[in-house]
Amino acid sequence: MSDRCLQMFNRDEAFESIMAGLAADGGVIVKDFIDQELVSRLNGQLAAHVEAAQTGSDRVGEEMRFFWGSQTKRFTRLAARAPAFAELLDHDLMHRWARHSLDGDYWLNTGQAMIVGPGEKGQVLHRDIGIWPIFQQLGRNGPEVMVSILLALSDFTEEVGATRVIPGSHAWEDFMQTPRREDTIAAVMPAGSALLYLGKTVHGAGENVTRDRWRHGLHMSFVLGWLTPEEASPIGVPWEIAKNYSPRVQRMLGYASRRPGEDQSPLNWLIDFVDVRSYLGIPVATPTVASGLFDDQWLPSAATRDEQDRQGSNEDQADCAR
Ligand SMILES: O=C(O)CCC(=O)C(=O)O
Ligand SMILES: [Fe+2]
Repeated sequence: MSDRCLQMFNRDEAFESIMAGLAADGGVIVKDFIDQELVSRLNGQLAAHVEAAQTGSDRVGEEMRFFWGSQTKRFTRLAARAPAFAELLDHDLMHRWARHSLDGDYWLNTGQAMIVGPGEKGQVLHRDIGIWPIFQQLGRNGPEVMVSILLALSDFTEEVGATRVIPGSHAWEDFMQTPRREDTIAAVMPAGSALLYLGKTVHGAGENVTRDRWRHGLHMSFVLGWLTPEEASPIGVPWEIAKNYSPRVQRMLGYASRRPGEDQSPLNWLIDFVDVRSYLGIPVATPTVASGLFDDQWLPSAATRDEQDRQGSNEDQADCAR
């Protein structure tokens, strides 16, 4: 395996440095992405579901069974199962990154527990954009449509199967090139830290060579609002539950219509041609820059995004070559 390391940043490091790392390598680690207290609550609220989940899957076809692995537990509907997940879904840095990378309105693709068990083989190396084959075909010049996070809920070490990444693979000339395991780097990080990676970056769960240790990971990804997400969130997370969450979290879960362009009128995901929020009786405020609603409830204009990015860039450019 490669002896390089993934670039590592602190959560409060200059945003531009983290983005520069992502642009260069396609994947970086952010240390202490969430506090230990939130790690504990997530683990506590998910524990019974982890316990009840089966390894592997008998519900999907041969190819997906292979992709999932036979010793790995997976489940979704996290916002219905763990209120703490809704807090995670409101993470400011994550939204700043999604706004920066995805040119348009975005929503949750999926939130998944990925618990790799003892004896699990290394997962097939892949790009997450593979779920929409056209983007795999468009290759590196295709639009940025997806950003992903693998959050460590237990310590990620090579032995337990830390996610493996091929730095630079988001920019390969040929996306049909077969990835080699020896070019991968393990995202070794303590619980609470996160691997941030692009939809175009080749990666896969590592092999768990331990006899009795489980690797607790949580995947979250965001996609442009005009793409069908992997997980049908508003069906899996009913309004009775989602109504308790913040407007931004509700929007991520599909409880808001999509605005594909800078125009603020809803165009997709409508009911009777109006925003789904009107249908559900959720107040829909008219956004203006002055109202500040662009930031947490609405898609900010490109100018607003640039301004926000400039405001966050007062710190010195960090040294990326650590
Ligand atoms: O569990 C992991 O480390 C990665 C899993 C993954 O990339 C996937 O299932 O798409
Ligand atoms: Fe993946």
